[in-house]
Amino acid sequence: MKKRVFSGIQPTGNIHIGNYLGAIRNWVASQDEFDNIFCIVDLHAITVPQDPKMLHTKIRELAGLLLACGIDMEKSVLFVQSHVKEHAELAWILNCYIPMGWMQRMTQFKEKSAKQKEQVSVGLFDYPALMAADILLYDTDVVPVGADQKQHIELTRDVAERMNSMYGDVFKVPEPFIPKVGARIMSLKEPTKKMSKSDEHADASIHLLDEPDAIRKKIARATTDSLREIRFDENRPGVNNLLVIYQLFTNKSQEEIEAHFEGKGYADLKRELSEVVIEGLAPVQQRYAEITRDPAFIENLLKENADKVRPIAERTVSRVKEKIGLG
Ligand code: ATP
Ligand code: LTN
Repeated sequence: MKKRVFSGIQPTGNIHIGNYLGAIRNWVASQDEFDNIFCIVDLHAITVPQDPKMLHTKIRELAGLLLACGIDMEKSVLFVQSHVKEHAELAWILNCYIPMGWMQRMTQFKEKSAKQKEQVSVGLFDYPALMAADILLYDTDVVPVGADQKQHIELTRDVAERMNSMYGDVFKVPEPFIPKVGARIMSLKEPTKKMSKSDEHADASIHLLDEPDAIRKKIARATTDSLREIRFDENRPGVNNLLVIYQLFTNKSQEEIEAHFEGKGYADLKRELSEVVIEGLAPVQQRYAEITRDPAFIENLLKENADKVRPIAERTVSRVKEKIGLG
């Protein structure tokens, strides 16, 4: 029996190379090794205001992009969270077992609520309970994510363990998988902040569908520092971030990369990095154009895939209800 992987991604904004290098690429790489379920988390997306038409479109676009990145329907399931109603049902139950204090410690809520201009919803506060439900519904072993999600997975483990100790084996307790390199790709403009879909600065993120010229411009404008030497050094976040992106797109070692750039300047680094990123994204963009030629293909695929996982989710919810005495 293969171990089960589950991960999710929000259909908001534009997918960037942080999502790709920190998460999606690893999902693709380990598809053979695991039994994989990937979820487009639209219920998470509505924790902040969304335009209905746009949200609908973004869900399909994201599905197309994930397939273009290499998520393979022979090896993995890709579905939309709101197509399986058990996500919301289990989230409610988990809510009743998560102490307020645990939720109040979540740094993502603190950051996102501080940024929100509109009223902050209860859903945004409750986001981690829904994420825990996503993971626990499928008896997940491993959750591959970027570093920003570590705290949410710890909360998932905590609530699973809490209910297991109250009722006997209710849930499998999942482990996070966070890559050693690329777990936190930084904003090109403010390299002490993570690259983020919701960043207002147009040059902060490289999107998977960006044209070559846009990529060149954004990298050319990336914040560096006033030093000269091109070296991996976390104390120089701008240059370090560019080098990490270069490393992930070329699969070269840090030593090789430092030797390659010895005696060269930041303009060389930026020029070479641009070409490497453009080349790395070209096949994804090409496949995306092919896949989206037939919109019915994605629509059917999402429906069929939800039908595949729904029975697993239903079984888990029945088990939980029975254990806690519901119904
Ligand atoms: P936002 O910042 O607007 O909340 P996001 O960019 O974090 O959105 P998500 O859909 O929430 O996007 O994340 C999808 C996956 O990408 C998650 O596994 C997350 O950890 C990962 N991820 C997001 N940003 C980065 C980043 N800068 N570096 C590495 N991984 C990232
Ligand atoms: N919160 C995650 C998205 C997400 C997720 C999940 C990731 C929702 N449910 C379950 C892993 C497992 C984020 O990336 N911001």
